[in-house]
Amino acid sequence: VRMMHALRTGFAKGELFVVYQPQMDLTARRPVGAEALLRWQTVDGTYISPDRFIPIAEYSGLIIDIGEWVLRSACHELVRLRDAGHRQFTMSVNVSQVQFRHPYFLDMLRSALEETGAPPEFIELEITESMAMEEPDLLIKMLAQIKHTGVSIAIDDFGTGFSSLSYLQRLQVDRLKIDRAFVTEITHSARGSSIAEMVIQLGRNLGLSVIAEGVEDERQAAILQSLGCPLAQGFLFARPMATAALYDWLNDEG
Ligand code: G
Ligand code: G
Ligand code: MN
Ligand code: NA
Repeated sequence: VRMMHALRTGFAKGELFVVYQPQMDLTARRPVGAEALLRWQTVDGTYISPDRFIPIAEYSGLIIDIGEWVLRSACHELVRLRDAGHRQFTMSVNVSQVQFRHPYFLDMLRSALEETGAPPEFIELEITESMAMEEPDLLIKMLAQIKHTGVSIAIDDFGTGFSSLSYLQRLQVDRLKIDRAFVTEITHSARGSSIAEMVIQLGRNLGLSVIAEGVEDERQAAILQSLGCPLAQGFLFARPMATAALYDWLNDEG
């Protein structure tokens, strides 16, 4: 309860901010987009992890306002990046299941796009695989309506749940994100790459884009590339950055 209060007042006081982690074309080693990630640092300097405060934002309902603010911030940033010449850059935004189930989610999405002028075809929403497994009928309907706005959908943490392949085929998603845990395993044992390999194959067979997250070293990147993984994100390439740092980084990357 105390943290809920701190989060509410912290959000109002501007203690929350958004950082952006570049996403790379693995072969060309060029940035193609970024994921928006929420951060909270209180005025006394304490940093609180999203793993701790997002669940609180969810059960208190604060995630509705916070999530809308993150989406709008990311849309604004995309527009600025486009104005600065990064015209093929995509922006991924995490969406909580509480937001997704909210009756005004679609209206909120449409007005965020309209009011910021962000082009929907360069916006991607990340939903988790566990979300994808609950209430399949609602999800299928929602995804179809989101598709209609022009925004694309990625399944985050893919491989950690157990969605069936036939179900996955019925979902209008565009991208699978290989969970960091499976990227870490790649170099740990002989069969460590099996799951990453399976997701990459699945993406290829279903015509979906695939991105590996949590890529921390060159060996992982090389193996993923040899397995045909087109995209990657992780500390090897760049950490999540505030916007000023993102611009500098993009200018250095060319
Ligand atoms: O960036 P970091 O690894 O600390 O994120 C921890 C978790 O918080 C991840 O699961 C990430 O998806 C989630 N997260 C980060 N930003 C947001 C956000 O804006 N909305 C939601 N719903 N989750 C987020
Ligand atoms: O669940 P989600 O994919 O949204 O979470 C992304 C989180 O992973 C972010 O909080 C980000 O800070 C973190 N992250 C990004 N790249 C790496 C990495 O290479 N290694 C580790 N350990 N964490 C990472
Ligand atoms: Mn994510
Ligand atoms: Na993830």
